[in-house]
Amino acid sequence: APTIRRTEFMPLPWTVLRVDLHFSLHPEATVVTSRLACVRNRAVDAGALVLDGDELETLALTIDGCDPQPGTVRRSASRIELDIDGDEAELEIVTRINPRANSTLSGLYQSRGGYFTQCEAEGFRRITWFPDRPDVMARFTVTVEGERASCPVLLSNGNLVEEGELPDGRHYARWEDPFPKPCYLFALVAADLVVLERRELTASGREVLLQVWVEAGNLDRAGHAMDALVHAMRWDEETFGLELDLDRYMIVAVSDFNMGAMENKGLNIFNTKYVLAKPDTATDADYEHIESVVAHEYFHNWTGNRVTCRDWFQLTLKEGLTVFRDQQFSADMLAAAAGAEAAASARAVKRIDDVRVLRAAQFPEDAGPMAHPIRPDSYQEINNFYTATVYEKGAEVIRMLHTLLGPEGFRNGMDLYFSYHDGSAVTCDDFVEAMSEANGRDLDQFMLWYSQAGTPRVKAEGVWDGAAGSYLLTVSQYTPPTPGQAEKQALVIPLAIGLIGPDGEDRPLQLEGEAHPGGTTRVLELSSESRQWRFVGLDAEPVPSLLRGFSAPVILEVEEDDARLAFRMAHDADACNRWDAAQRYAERVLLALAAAAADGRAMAVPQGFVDAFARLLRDQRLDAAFRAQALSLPAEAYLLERMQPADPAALRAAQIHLGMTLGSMLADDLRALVEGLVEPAEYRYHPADAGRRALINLALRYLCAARDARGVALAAQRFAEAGNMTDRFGALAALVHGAVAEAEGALAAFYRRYRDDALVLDKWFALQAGMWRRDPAAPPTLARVRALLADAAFSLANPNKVYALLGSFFRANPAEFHLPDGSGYALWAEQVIALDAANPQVAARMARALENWRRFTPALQAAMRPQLERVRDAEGLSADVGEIIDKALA
Ligand code: B3K
Ligand code: ZN
Repeated sequence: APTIRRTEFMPLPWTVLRVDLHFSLHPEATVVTSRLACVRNRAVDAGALVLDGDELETLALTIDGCDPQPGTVRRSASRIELDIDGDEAELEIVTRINPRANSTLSGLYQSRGGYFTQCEAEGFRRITWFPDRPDVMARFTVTVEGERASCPVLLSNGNLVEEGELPDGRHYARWEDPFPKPCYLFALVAADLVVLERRELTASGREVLLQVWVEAGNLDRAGHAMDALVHAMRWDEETFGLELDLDRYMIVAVSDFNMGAMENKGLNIFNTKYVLAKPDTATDADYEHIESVVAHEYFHNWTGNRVTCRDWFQLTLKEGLTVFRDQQFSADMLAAAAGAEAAASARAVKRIDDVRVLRAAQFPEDAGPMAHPIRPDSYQEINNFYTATVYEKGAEVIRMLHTLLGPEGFRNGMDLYFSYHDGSAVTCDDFVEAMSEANGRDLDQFMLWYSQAGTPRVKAEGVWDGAAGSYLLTVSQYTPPTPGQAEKQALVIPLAIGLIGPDGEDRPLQLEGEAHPGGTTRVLELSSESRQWRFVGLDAEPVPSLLRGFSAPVILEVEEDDARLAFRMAHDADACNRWDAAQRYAERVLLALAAAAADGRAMAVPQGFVDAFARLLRDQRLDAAFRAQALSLPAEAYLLERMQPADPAALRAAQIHLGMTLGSMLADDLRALVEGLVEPAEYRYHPADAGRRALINLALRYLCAARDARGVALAAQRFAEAGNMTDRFGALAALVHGAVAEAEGALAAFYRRYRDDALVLDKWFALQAGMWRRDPAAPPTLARVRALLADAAFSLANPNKVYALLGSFFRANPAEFHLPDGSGYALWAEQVIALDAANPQVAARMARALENWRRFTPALQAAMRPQLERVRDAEGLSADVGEIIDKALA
């Protein structure tokens, strides 16, 4: 596939002002009639009107009611160019498409008898010919016509303006969206659904209708999404002064969906996974994800829809900013629910979650063949660039602006951004310029965060001068080369820091030359390769706490011995750094154990680590959610990234050994904790309750890992008696993870109970795909995964099932996937090829599981290469998968 480059952007000679669409829905032959009011773009001298199309059967095309003049049309399967005289033209295009055969889930497709669309990034061209670019913003009216019996509900963007009956059991509805929008925000739903409704007043007193549409039988699972929507509305009004601009806002849940959700104007379409929840089927984590995804899509209405992207290279303009907004929203919601005293800790727990995701997903991406800046310079398939870098690192970049400018400065920048750009399609430069102008601050160097790929390393060293009572901190930065970017420049890095005294208390921070100390956490700005700061007025040598709150998306390299890590684990006033100290200590211990395992030496866990771990476990003053975070070991994906070379088997041996050691040495404490934390009888989604449940489930995990008989019995009992999914699944996961005798029976019981519940079965698939082998004689997890592929409840056509079973196996179970005989890779190649024939986007996501293959041991690399080549050489490979494999093999 050709490479598209950011610098090659050109404005179009023609644009579209109004679109009038008519859909005559039939499963295998839907006819789409499109009327386009087109005008020349005055800013461009001359040129043809260009339309994009993909797999369309064109039945008619007229310009101002006439067939195009001979010689004025150039056609290919994916493009039509029309030479038109004059400055205006009315096009009428009739296409026929086959929603039933559309297994890509892009464009118009069927799911469980209903019709749904997904147009971002380039799905609209699979519906009708159109200039399919985000900088073409038009007013849409849509008439949907379909069978009443199978599709009683007919929805599109905006306001319902007309509906009525038609002959032959058909009916229609006409929708009008008052706001101009790019075609990627178009949506249509025609299905058999029921609705949960609520009327709310916006801040300015306008009444709006909120709807959550689900399949019959699921209404009792829609309430949480509705609450989340109302909370998101209020939060955006209060935090950014942004109101809902529509009279009606709809969320529709669909079972077959490539990703999480889609922010179509006024008609969000959601994966059922991010809508449906009730205590018996959804875990606390599900509740939390639903709240944040509902909010994310809602926030897009301003950051994405009212102001959109000029081109797809600017994707982080809407995604990084909107992820940052949803992260802030979730933190505020958690803090409010936790109450004043626990608010700071609740915020920190959310921040820790976000940092975990960044480290486990984005850091590896930034260190591999797909490394790209948050604003990429080129792509072959844009759908491959909905990445952790664009989203999560993009959010970190916005967070740094927020840190550097302060909440008020940031808000002023947002206000200015909207005042300049509301209703248009803009670039990341436009956003940063608004921030810069509103704050009178030069952000030119900051823009390097948009153009440089790779995770910067920040090194810090301190020298204590006892006589002067001063501490000299030297900080330097370095970004390793990434594909296509050998040279890196110094970035602007906000470094939040504190100094901890020997008593564990933070010291006030006073820099040389300052008259007074100011605060105990301060943000230093590192904007050159290296810089020094001297802190004065100190009574004793401090322990530095650097990168507090994870103030920049960097890897901090600082020499700390075990004692100092244990000290920070016990005392760091910044909860995020306290957690990080525990992670660093655990990482050090695990990597040392793994090295021993790889060399066939005996593994020994340092007593100091067990003690530090025990102190956190026993500290009742710390809230449960924080303890659960601090006592969870770093993600395997992150640890593999830190290993040179990555050796999944050795790492797994280390993890098993550490888990067993902690579980058996601390069994009394862990059991006491499970028995001592009292839970309310009624389930409610609340951070305090969720924290207790998380800590109990973690304790059960350690106990089962250690095969502690009484601990296993506790897990089995909690599984049997659980009153909600968090407890039930937590206990089940502990049994399965520990591979104890009770595990198989519990898995079977779980299956029987939920056999008709697709979303719950996804958990059942994922849990088994992630199974560890504790007995080397036991059959490999691979055999189980193969068996599950043939399970009646599994389907390769449903993305959720693929992510649950194959995604979990390829990504979340490295030791079982990376088998030395290469059988895991053979499964990978076979499944990627099979998926690619039906759904390239999902196939490409699975393909990415092997992109960092060069980081593994030579023996594993040798087993991976032929399978990568097998996929590369597969017949009819999509551009999606092709790009991933080519980059991996390059
Ligand atoms: N904007 C969509 C993602 C579309 C992905 C297209 N491959 C969801 C979101 O980020 O809110
Ligand atoms: Zn988004």
